[in-house]
Amino acid sequence: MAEGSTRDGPIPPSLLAAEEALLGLRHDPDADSRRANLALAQRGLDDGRIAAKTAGTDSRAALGIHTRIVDALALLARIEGVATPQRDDLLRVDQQLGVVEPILEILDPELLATIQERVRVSPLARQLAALRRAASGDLTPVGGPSSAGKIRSKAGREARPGAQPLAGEELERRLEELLLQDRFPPPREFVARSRVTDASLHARAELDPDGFWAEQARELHWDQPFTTVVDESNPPFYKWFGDGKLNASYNCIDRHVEAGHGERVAFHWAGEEGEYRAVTYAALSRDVQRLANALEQLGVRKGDVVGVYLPMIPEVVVAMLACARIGAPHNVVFGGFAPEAVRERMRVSQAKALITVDGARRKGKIAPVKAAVDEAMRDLRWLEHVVVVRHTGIETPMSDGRDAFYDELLAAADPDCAAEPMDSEHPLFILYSSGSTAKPKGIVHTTGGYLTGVSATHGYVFDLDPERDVFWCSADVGWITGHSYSVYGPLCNGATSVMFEGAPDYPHRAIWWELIERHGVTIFYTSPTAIRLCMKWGVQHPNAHDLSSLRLLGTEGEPINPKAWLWYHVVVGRERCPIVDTWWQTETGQIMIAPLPGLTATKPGSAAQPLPGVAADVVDEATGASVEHGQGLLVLTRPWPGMLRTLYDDDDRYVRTYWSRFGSHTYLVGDAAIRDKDGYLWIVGRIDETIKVAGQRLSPAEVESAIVAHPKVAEAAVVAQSDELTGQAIVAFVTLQGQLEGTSEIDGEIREHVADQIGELARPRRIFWTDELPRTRSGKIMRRLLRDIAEGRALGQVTKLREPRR
Ligand code: 6R9
Repeated sequence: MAEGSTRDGPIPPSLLAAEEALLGLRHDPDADSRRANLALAQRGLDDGRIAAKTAGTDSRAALGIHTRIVDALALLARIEGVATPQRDDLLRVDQQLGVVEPILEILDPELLATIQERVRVSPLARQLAALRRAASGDLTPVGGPSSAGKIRSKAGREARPGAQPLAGEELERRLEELLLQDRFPPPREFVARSRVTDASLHARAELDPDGFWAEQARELHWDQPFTTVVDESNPPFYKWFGDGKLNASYNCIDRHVEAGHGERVAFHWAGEEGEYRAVTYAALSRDVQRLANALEQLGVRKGDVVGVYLPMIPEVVVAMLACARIGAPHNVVFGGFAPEAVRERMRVSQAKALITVDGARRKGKIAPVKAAVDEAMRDLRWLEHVVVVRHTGIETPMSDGRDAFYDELLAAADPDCAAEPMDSEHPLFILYSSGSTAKPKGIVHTTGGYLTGVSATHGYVFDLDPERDVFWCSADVGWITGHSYSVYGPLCNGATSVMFEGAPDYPHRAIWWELIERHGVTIFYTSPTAIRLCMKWGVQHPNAHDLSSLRLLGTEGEPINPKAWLWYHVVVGRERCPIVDTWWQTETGQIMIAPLPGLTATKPGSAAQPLPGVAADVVDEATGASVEHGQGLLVLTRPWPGMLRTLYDDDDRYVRTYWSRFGSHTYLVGDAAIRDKDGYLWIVGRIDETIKVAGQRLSPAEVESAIVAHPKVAEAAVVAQSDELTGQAIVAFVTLQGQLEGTSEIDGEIREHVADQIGELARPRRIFWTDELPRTRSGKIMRRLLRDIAEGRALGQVTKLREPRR
């Protein structure tokens, strides 16, 4: 709650903060910060208690305060795994907080009854009762006077909760009410039309995982059928469908065209300035074949790496599929990375060609991409060709013999290019991702397993029906989410998707909702950061649009806080759409842990359970023993088809990073997770130093090395600070050269320098000047202390900087 009072009267700000602190407890891996959050919660509750006493027991103010206190206690009980907290649970957690005077004892009995009613009668029960009444023709609204989420029953078809957009106080109340709801079962309407409703699916896959994956793989077109499923003879170098042959671009395009779906729209593309292009499967097929031929003409051969540095335009899909067609692994670099970062990724992957653009449009401005690329690529030995898509039409320098325009190449190319069958284990792409060192990891994905993993999960996690759905994954193709669920998954499944070139606030803040309405999007998949951004902008934007086409929502990339989850559920999904919180990684290639929307009752903030065919465990950090309930390290205990095969040119690092801690059969994820009493998994966060800003993975070491490259800097350390909007933000501790004093000018210079070197996404939020970085006796930077300082938790401790803390 951002405001310090409600119409019920003044509420101490610390009591409001207590609620946030409690929510924070769910996602924080750090023991110190959990303690700090608990302390905040306790202070808030104490203040609340004093305020409650002052307010007496019979005013509106008192009701507001008491309600908050009970809500906070209920939340705490729920964090502990109590589904529907009762009075005793509240008393117990209250006592556990070390509070001297149990709050419930001072409450007016009548108020207590009202409040307990809130806790006890779950909104869910009310909804069910309402649905039952609606079904039996009795449309009288149910729920007491405090029930903001009462059934709107003007017409029979609207007789379901939240069909109308809510706003203002009504929305606030509804969100608060739902905060107490532990689980969200799939809406009946959704289940009635869902593809996956067979509760035995998990069990069947568990009995015979190989059979399960083989069945999924057979949905693809194989030029040579496979006879083996997973080859585990040389762990952790697993092979999938090893003796099969297939072509990814054939699976994404040709077979749909051959089946008569050539005129189906693959992408409704929306440009920044309102342009629209419908890209059909037939059109994709034409361009992909021509570009594949053109690349071959340029001398690109099977196995050569081709870089792709393009904005969200249809050509990026054509580029990826043309590479796949001829067996040239693509290496896509996110358009937001700076040319220097592109250079590094081209250099280490020894890319032979790069497909890029004249300029990229960014909120009404044009960034001259090609000119910057030329500057960065100047002396790359392996890079022989640069193909330039004319997108903005800006003047573009071209080097003779090296550069060619995409449209000219296509026009001159032979229109037919047969898809060459590739070995199932032929590399499909490399995608660089940040690890805990400054050197990005080249994650290698191969063909048959990856396509199986992404098409299967795209099908059942999103309950996809290509005949009726319009799917929209808002992720940029430069990230794994874009690869798997903007390109390969949807195309393999013959889906129709939306692709949007721009930012969610350009040309205006309702553009996403406008596009959903315009294209009748049925499934929308985005990140928690984007949802929080939309929350900040306000409900007036989504509420101004007809979002009734939506039937399923998804999130990925970072933990979602329950408040954002509920906002997404109520404001965007209008309480009709299940939300799939999908956990996975660049390395896993495919979604691994997620609800099945027609089957799983979801809990806000939890990614639920491993998908069918996936085996995950939470293990004790020290012993490796399985943790039945509680927190531990998340591991994957069985290979899966979409898994990475190695790190490009670095098998050792592959083994060391993922398969050494618990042996070559247990994949170390790098996340901590909690398994609750129902077996639901709650991802807590990374166990390494990796930072996630707006769901995008960054390595502190990468940012540190960019900062240190600035001539005025002597030393730097980078840590994450939690951020309400972006999940985490980058904070840098910098020691300047010699006698230099930190000024706002140098601060600006350094931040700009990082954006130049890596990209906007890495620009530090804040710089702290320090004479010396705190180190342990063995010389390790004390990052935990830096994090505490960044979070404002350890200001008094700076004098102890050079002492090891424990
Ligand atoms: C797809 C993607 C992977 C890391 C992962 C974890 C975090 C991803 C999440 C999530 C909580 C989810 N993560 N999904 N945390 N809930 N649903 O994001 O890949 O960029 O490689 O990041 O992201 O920490 O280990 P990638």
